[in-house]
Amino acid sequence: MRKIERTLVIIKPDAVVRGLIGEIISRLEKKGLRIVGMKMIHIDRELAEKHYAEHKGKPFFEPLIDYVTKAPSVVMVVEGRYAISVVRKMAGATDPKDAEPGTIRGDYGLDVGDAIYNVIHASDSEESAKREIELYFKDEELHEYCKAAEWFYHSHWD
Ligand code: DGI
Repeated sequence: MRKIERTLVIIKPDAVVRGLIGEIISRLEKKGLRIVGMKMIHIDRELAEKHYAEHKGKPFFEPLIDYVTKAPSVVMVVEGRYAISVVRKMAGATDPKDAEPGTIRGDYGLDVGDAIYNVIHASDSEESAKREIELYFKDEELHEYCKAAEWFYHSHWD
């Protein structure tokens, strides 16, 4: 079955300052996912509060907002077959101490300070993916293209 989905991925400030941008992008590309939008932005407080609105009022809300606004992030829209659940699995558990080795958080995260510094964000459902993509990207910032190997699979699957 080919269910092509788009998901929002953020390489969070801890990963940017640690020089992990390339590692993370590389993992997504090697999996066969397609990056259809990408930019580096310094997320401001207003945007961070919109993104994490569901957590407003929780004890970790302020540290979380401080964390994601502390340095630039790389924000991406990633597309592929079942991209939402696939990227969630690749990201691993929310707290990097619980994330399995082989996942991004499991391999690259551990430290917690005021917040849980967990390297990456990935949308958790179709509804959040739609909302989050609209929050960070305009339609014209998203692209359509074929990856070079697609002829190989699609001649058999379509
Ligand atoms: O989708 P996730 O990033 O895995 O997790 P989420 O959407 O439930 O929460 C968003 C972020 O908020 C998460 O990456 C880290 C932070 N967070 C969530 N639950 C807790 C938390 N931070 C602390 N300190 N304690 C929590 O229980």
